[in-house]
Amino acid sequence: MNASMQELVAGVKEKNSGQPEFLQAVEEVAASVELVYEQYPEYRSAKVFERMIEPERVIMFRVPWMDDQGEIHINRGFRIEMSSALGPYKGGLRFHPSVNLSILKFLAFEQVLKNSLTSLSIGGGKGGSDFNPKGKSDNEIMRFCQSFMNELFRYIGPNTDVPAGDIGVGGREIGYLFGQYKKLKNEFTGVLTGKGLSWGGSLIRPEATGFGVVYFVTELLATRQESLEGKRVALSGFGNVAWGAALKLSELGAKVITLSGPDGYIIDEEGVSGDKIDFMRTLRMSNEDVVAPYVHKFSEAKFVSGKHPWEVQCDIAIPCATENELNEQDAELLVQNKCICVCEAANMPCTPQAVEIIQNAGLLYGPSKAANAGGVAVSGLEMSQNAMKLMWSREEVDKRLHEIMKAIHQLCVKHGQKKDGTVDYLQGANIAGFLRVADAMIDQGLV
Ligand code: NDP
Ligand code: 2IT
Repeated sequence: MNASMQELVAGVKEKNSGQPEFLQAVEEVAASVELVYEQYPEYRSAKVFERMIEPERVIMFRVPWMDDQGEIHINRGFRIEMSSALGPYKGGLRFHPSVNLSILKFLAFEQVLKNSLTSLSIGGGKGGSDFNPKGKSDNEIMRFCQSFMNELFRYIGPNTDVPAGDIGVGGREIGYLFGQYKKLKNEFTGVLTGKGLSWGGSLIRPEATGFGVVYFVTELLATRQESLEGKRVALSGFGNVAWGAALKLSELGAKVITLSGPDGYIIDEEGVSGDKIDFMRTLRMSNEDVVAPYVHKFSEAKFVSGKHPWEVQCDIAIPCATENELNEQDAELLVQNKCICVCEAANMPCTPQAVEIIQNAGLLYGPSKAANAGGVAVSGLEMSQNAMKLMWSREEVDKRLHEIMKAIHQLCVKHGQKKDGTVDYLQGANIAGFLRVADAMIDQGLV
């Protein structure tokens, strides 16, 4: 990095100390923005990047709720309204004990660039709570969601800020959040995405992130005249994103050989397909752990405790759980084992050191803000359907999703092409995402 960008990053570090995930995301993008600043000084003088990394608004609030035994609990709720340059703030809500300001600011910042890549009119935001949904009853989840919305409703709206799901927030939670918003505002509007199909949801939204990642992998492989047919794929996690990816991978002839939880991974050499994917979905929908019951039910599967799935020989690795879940050692193992492609389905799942190893070894690499944009893209399509008060068919939504993922791949190639003809997808995604937001900010003046 040149001296002025180093100074900028040092300032961001000083101002946001104690926010390592946010700083990690900013630093990664800064390296790409530097190239833009060098080529187009007007962005530098308008201090576009400096403005982009400061949230437009941060909302933090108390979420009191009562458990089934009558005991009172207090959690912390957040909404980071990062950028409205391209449209209403848009991004998920995460309910997980690890949630804090740093994690949500990193996710909100990534979301701004990701949403820009989709070409839809959506700004970026993220929110959530340090509430742990694991082991909670349905009534406890409902009371928590209602209390969360009792405060959040003041700040959101279909043209202002449109939250959705993320870790720990799926269809059930979106239902309870929507119900409470409707009661408080006396309005039935598309204020959240990921809604139920009978009350404004879009077909394909639950599958969209996983499907989109697989469409992106298909594009990556095609640049080397490869396809998914017969490929061994290692997935981590067993949540919504892993489920959608497994479904599309098995449909396209690849073999999913691993899933994982925080305690270790499952290896299933016969492949996670058909009934096994449905089984995983059913357990997850009822908020149950998947790993132990899977191994119990399908005797061909083995559980490997305390390890990451990246030690298994695979052709393609798709991390689908959480940030920084694939580190330097994992990346080295993947390279040694002749993996050809690492595509990020979770947000920022590879550490910066891992990304460097993967890229230097010449593996195909799909960065999260490009590869996992299919989820928010279909959320954007859900907003369009709500605005038009109609519903598209499964085929229509899937076709649009597929086109959006292909276009994102092309944007990465266009902006990431290097002199030697290879493509730096991370740089391509960062620059393409940045430029659209930057131009809109300049058009809209200093606000
Ligand atoms: P889910 O809650 O459905 O699943 C999350 C999965 O990751 C679970 O298997 C969970 O296991 C595991 N996990 C969560 N936290 C940790 C942790 N700290 N360490 C290890 N494993 C963990 O979430 P999603 O599938 O929706 O999200 C997965 C990833 O994809 C996240 O990074 C999310 O930000 C990203 N994403 C999601 C989109 C969406 O539309 N849902 C869109 C784009 C990206 P356990 O429950 O046992 O903790
Ligand atoms: O990280 C993400 O893109 C999401 N969790 C989906 C956000 C959305 O608004 O659908």
